[in-house]
Amino acid sequence: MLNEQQIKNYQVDGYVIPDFKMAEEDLLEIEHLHDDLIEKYPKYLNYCPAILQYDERFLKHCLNEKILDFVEQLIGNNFALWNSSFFAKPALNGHATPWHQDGQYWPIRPLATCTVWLAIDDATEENGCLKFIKGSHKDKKLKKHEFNKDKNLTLNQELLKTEYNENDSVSLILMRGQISLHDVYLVHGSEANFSTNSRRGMTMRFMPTTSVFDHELAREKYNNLNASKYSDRKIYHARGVDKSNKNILEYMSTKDFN
Ligand SMILES: O=C(O)CCC(=O)C(=O)O
Repeated sequence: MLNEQQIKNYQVDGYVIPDFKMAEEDLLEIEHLHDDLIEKYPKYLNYCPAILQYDERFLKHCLNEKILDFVEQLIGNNFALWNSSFFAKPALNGHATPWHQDGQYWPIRPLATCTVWLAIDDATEENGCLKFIKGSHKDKKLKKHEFNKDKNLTLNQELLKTEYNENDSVSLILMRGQISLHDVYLVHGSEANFSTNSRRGMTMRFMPTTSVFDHELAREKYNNLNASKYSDRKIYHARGVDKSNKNILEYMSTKDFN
């Protein structure tokens, strides 16, 4: 579990790294599922925005009870998993992720999400680990972004340089199996990977069910911004109940994973 200081770190800094390491057998299973995904869909070699739309077997790992315990401590008892993506950043030509905040194009109202970022490889400065601007989530506002059309990027929304100071960034150096959890408003990004080691990271996005994942809004406004349509996303029950009474939650049991 997170201690009081770690919970405070999440509130003050916008992220926390708990004392956790995923079991090696689970990591091997994730690697295997990811290899399968890339074999079927080579276009996702660097980045797949929504892995559950292609293979729900990933769910078993997104709903890891120990991970859910951390999320519960940060966003309360009632929450759902609304997405999982894979930033694979392969060796030698791993794409950068520009500085950004997550919630720009997410059809979640009110906007809220805690992202769990799981290191599948050791993440270092050499292979393009994630970087955070500590405390940049605090005013809970989306800052100004512009569209960057460079094809060698995982995402195209990029924060205006005037919105942050890169000198304030901290590198998220993680060992394989470690996780970090970050707030939806936190400014973050990562550099390209020209090293000989891949830097695979899997995200799991959890929203409190006091918020609504608005499929209609997604259809109207956000679908064309992402290759995998937001309006097609299933929202998976994680813990508690749907406080909003407006989300349609999928309930999965362990037998659905095999
Ligand atoms: O892993 C990366 O390089 C970027 C991850 C990211 O943007 C996120 O977790 O929201």
